[in-house]
Amino acid sequence: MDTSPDTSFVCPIIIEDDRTGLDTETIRRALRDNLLYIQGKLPELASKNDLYMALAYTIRDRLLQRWLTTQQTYLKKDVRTVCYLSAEFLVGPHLANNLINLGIYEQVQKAVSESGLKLEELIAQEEEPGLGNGGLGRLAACYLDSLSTLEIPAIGYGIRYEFGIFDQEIHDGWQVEITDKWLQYGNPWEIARPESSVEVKFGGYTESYTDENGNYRSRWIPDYVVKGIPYDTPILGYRVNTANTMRLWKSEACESFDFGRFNRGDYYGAVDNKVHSENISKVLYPNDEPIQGKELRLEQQYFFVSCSLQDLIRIHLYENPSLDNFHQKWSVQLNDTHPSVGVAELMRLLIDVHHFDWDKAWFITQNTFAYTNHTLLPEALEKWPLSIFGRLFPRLMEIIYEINYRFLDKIRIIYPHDDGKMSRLSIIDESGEKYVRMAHLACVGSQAINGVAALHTELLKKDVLRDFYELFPEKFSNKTNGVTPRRWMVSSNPRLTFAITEKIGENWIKHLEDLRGLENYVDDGGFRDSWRRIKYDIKADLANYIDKKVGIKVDPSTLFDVQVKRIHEYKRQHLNVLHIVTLYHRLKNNPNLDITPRTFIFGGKAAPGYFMAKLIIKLINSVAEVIDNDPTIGGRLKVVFLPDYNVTFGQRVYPAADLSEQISTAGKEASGTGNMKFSMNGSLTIGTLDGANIEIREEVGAENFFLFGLTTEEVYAKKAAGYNPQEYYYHNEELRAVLDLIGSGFFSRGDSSLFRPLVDNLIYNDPYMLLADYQSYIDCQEGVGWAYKDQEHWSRLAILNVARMGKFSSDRSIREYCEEIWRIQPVKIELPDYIQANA
Ligand code: 475
Repeated sequence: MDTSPDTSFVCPIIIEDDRTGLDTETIRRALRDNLLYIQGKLPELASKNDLYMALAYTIRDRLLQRWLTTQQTYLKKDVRTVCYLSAEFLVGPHLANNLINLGIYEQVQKAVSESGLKLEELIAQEEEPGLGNGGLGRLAACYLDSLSTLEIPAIGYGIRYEFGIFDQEIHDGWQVEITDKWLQYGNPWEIARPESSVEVKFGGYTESYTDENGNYRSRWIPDYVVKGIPYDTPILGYRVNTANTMRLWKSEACESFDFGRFNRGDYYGAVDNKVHSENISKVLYPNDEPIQGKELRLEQQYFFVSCSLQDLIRIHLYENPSLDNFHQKWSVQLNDTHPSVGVAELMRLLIDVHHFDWDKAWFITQNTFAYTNHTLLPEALEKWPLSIFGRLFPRLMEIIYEINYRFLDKIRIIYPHDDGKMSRLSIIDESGEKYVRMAHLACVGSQAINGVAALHTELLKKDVLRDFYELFPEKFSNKTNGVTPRRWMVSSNPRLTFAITEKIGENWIKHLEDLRGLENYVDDGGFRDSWRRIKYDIKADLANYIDKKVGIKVDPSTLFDVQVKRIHEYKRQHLNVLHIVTLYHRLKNNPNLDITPRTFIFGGKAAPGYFMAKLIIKLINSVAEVIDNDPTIGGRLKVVFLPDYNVTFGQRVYPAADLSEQISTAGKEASGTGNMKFSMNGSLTIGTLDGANIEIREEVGAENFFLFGLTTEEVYAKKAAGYNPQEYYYHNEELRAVLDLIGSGFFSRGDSSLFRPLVDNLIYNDPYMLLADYQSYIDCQEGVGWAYKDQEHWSRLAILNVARMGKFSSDRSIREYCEEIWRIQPVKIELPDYIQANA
């Protein structure tokens, strides 16, 4: 089969307007056409999903010319390109976003309603690709949006998991995990490119040989080879022609069937290899902390990294005579250590396949990669037992030994006689069982290393990567995270978008600093009124949704106090619960107490094997149930746990929040990005001095932020002095009453053992210092309650928050990466004349 481009084909393009036209009538006809010819359905028999699919194909058609022209322009101009390597891309639903970025939301709405349908209902049909766990994967998606919007040549490489993050159900208060079958009705946004498949080796052994020029070389004789098939999705920028590619790899067997075994009657054995190969891209590991020791996870990492680097090399050689200038054409960003095996793999490809000598290959490699760290939890530093690593990738193991040997040789000269330094810096951990330390490989093999918020980067330098900082201070920099206002404001909050645009025009959507213009309206009573009305309406929508989903009635005039994120002890959802139980306890003792009525909303998934996180979910649900059934509370407190928190639900909940809970122990949350989404949507923050909270507070002003808790220094000092949570337990009567109430079985139908592990852990261990921060949090929350009573004042604070969030656009982050790490310039994409420009 010849799958290479055939240039003899001459055919002037005649574009039928149905595939590119952006006006209402053309879109209406195209919708009907796609329903018939792609979905194969007559309108009378079409389901909502068929109609969604037909519309999605209609929109994809309108992306294709932009997408292909973008790729063609990049090839022709031989541009420098950034390649974002990430094991996760949590992109969220595509349809609404593409309509907004194309500028055809209104036309499509009209076309759809003329066909007797509701656009919102079709949009709601889309199953979101849950190809990520949380912050890290969602950040990668925001960055793809900004890269396209800023017209930066870019490609995102990852894994096309057949099953993404599990769907969460709540049964009797407990999390139950359900397989995410996101592909079951097809994915209209992707195009498979089997002609660009590559092969990846695993296992086996290496042997040395002498080539025809008398050079010693190594070759890797693998045990088995897996095929990677690319699936491409266009990522269109906002009101530009640039559509970059997200290329996700699916694993398949090279041979689907072993006839030898089949003929011997070994029917299962005949498909062994196929099953194993397909397993590699089968499922996303549902942990948002590192997955230690799981061989399949390491296979996933190498699989997608090797596919991606081979792909880059192929594209490079299409336009360049050799790989000598590879690092000048590509900047490869490692999204955490998950793809850091790429350092060794690029060396292998350059040396073994393209016959570079070591020094040249190392120069190219080091100048190609850059590494972003996303976590400070010491237990989170990824390392792989040598036994597994060496067995799966014998040739990479040799290369890593050589990299390490040469690296330590240099260290020995810089720090003579300092064995501690050597063993701390070494890529191989030899303190017990031997491991490959992936962060060390990334640091040594990269030209740049960055943290994701100012505090995080400082802590990396001082603590987690201290020895590397001393060695290569010039490699380190901070790149504070950002989020895309297109998805997190325009698409998810059209009412606020309209109100803002009416006052300051629409420039802010691409230049978020322009939101500052809103400060001029903070004293405008009429504007504040409409601001409040909008928030109320959005909260009322959420209230309806909550009623529909979980059957709880909540009052939109209460303070919506929201914590949505992965469930983790360091994020301290249970501190939030301690506050709720404190209020409940106060109301029980003093039923006439004047408190601000609140609705507490939680959402988030727990890693399936994380016992304490699952117990926290059960606790939230148990407290919710007791309070809901207590008539003396009279609706002054409501607690809702909304199952299956994901991007789609995030888009609903951020706009409806009054208060954003960002309450991690100082020094634990690398950055946070939810904190930014809340603030942009006019919610105030209660938070610690952690991650990007610090910078958010700096921007919005200390007087517009509810701050509580220990600082990082205080946390460290307290730990060093021997933190004893019992002191707080015994000295704080209210805290003791709250913990005792939870421990007594009051919220667990008298079962005093259920929450014992959680309560005991707090009283006797408390690694995340909830008890130390408890009083400060409770007092701060009291201030929040009072502030909310003065609605005029609250609206001022909310408007100022939005006005001052300009810094947290991912456009700003991407500009910084472009200027300081990638050194990449925008490239304008000109569409052929026959294509209608974006509206
Ligand atoms: C931080 N995920 C946030 C966000 O920078 C930060 C780890 C291992 C395997 C799978 N997923 C992970 C993370 O480490 C992660 O999501 N980290 C988060 O990255 C973006 O805002 O503070 O916790």
